Amino acid sequence: MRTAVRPRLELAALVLAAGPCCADAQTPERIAPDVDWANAEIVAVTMVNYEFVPDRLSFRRGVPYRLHLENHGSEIHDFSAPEFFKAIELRNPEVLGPYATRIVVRLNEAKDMDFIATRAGSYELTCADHDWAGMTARITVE
Ligand SMILES: [Cu+2]
Repeated sequence: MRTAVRPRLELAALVLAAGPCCADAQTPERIAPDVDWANAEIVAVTMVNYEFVPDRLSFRRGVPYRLHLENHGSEIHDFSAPEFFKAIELRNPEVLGPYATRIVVRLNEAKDMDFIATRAGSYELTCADHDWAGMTARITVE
């Protein structure tokens, strides 16, 4: 029955719109459904003018993480790491934007990215707008 189905769809849309804040949000097919996101390891990165704090990030393969980004600077900053993004499975790929290369974080804004790293390596992280100012960092996946 249509009337019975529609409210559930609207609820699903609300949950999706709410984004990574909700531990119970439906997981996309890309990631195994039995991942315990409620206990994801939280890694916080602060963006200021012009650095990532910390500027060395390390993740282990197969572990669910929530990367929490906060912009405490006075300009827009972004988390650009296209090669790193290819080495992980994202629970919320929409956070990357249309080109899947960076997460833009506006002034006083915070964004979360839930992921599991799948490929070991060393990956460059930059703010695409401020790499010239030394806003670069390094991500290691073991
Ligand atoms: Cu920047």
